[in-house]
Amino acid sequence: MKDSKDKPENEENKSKVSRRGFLGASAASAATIAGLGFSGVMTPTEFAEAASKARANSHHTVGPGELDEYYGFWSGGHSGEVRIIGVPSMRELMRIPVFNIDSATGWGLTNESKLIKGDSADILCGDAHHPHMSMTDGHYDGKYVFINDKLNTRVARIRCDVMKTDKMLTVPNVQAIHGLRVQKVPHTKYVYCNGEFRIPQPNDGRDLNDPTKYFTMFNVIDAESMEMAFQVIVDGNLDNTDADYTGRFAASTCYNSEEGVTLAETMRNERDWLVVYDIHAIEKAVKAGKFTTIGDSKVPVVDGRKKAKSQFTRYIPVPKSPHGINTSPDGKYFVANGKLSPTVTIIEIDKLSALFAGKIKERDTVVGEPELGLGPLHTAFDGRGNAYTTLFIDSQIAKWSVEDAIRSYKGEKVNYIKQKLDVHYQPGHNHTTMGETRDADGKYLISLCKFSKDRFLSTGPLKPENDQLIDISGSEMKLIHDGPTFAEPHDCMMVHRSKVKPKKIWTRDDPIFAETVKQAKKDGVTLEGENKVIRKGNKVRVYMTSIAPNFGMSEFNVKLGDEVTVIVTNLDRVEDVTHGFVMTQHGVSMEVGPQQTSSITFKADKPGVFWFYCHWFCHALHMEMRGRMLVEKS
Ligand code: CUK
Ligand code: CUA
Repeated sequence: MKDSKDKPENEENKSKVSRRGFLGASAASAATIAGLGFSGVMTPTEFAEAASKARANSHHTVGPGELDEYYGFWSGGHSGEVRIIGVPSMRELMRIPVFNIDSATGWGLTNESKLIKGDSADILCGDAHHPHMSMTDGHYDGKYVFINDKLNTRVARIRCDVMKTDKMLTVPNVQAIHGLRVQKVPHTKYVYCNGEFRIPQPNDGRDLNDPTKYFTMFNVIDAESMEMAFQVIVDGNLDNTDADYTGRFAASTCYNSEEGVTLAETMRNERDWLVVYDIHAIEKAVKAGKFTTIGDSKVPVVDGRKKAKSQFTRYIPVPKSPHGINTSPDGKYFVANGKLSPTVTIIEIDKLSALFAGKIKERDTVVGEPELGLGPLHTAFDGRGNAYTTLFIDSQIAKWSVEDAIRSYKGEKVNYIKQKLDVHYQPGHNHTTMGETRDADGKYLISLCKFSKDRFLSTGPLKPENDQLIDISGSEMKLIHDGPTFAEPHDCMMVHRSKVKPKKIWTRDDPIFAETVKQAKKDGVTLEGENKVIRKGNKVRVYMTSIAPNFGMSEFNVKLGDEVTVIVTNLDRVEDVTHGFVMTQHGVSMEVGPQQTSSITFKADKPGVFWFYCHWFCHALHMEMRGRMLVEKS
């Protein structure tokens, strides 16, 4: 927003309203706006923005019709989706189906979504944990959100201009992709993700119980093509991951340094590791052809195990089964969270080159190990030198000073803990606004609590999780909102709204339905106007348009046993006029947004009359937007 003082006098026009005019209507906000340094005249848009900002700052409430300051991208856990939450209102704005199937939009049912899901098109569930946005030079760039599916070892990409999943990849040779982050600098060329479970390699039934054949890998995906770039064999099981702000290093928390196969064996050691990867060294080796492959897969694999003594990895011992790993927004530190130890370990990133050069030992990179409380899982930062760590067992967030923790480690007597706040209950991830980028602004913190217990009306044996919003802008953390959510946000990120620029309607050349458009061309059909049935053997393609409140076709005939594909192109250009196409008794449902083409294929396996209709309320005559499919007994 521009201060109106900066604008030349002659820009004054009728649409400008004096700030004084609004004072009566909203004195409190206007007073705060005055405090923010606005003066003179503003356009109504400027005023509305300022008012919503002021209200967000002063009361954390976002009134009806006002916009949130942040887009929150929430993982849906084993619901398999991503949710967009407005922050600070905590209103759910949208759900983006990813690894699940979706009745409203037809995700998982339409041909376009099946093509995107590719080799996993027939898998209908997933376990989404870590949504992270692409970056340029350590700032969110608003292009993509990446998310993992632990359950089926997949990674998906969401395009933020349309807020739809546009790519999906099953990561080969590993099992259970868990931790996921992006390369922050110079830009998100790579998506980093951890294979968590160790499996026999090759996993073809040969060596079910031979521990020497088990390993897992760190996986690097090309963010633009969404194809595998390379994989790194590691010791232990990989949990979470994060990247640095130079582009050279990434790191994963790693448990099971025992290399056990059974669960009990994996928890014996007092220390596990933070594995650090030298991405540049690995890239160089891959470029030089110094890699192997596994089975039929062509993905370059390098060996980063300890026994390989490579330049690809270093294993920094940290206390017991570390879980979260978080990079401080000043780029100085990795913080590994102890989980089974009450401590977190601070590693100075500047020391890593010396470690890789063999000039210092692994533990020499550790500059702090503050004791915070029981069950530290994840840490977030406010950009003012404070860190916030979730304590799962204590049901608290510990706020602590990073520099004080480092001084204490050197032997100074200093209390690095600033505050502990009760949360309700058992927090997993937490996140600050913009906190995983250079732009950490220290306004809000989210605590994703795994249990809600008594916080809400009982919903029976299954209770919601509780996402709590905490104001961290002052010197103390203040709990300001309880937000029930369904299973199960593991992680989230909060992006200032200025970073995200969604489209209002689809463009006709969108790659998401490009294949469908190509097929129409082959069929000689102009999607933007023609309504036509094309038959090839028992394959029937029904092309129709939609424009509120009509389909371009009120009926079509097929024969019993035909494979029917219905292709609908929505000719409406009006923002928010979404149509749908559903066919009774056939499990057929899909969204058709303005200017979008969607298609779905099903079998006409019953003779008779079947009504199709638009299920997206679009017009006063929405109920009349329907037609008949006549299935003839051949
Ligand atoms: S994990 Cu769930 S609380 Cu999958 Cu990032 Cu830590
Ligand atoms: Cu079109 Cu409802």
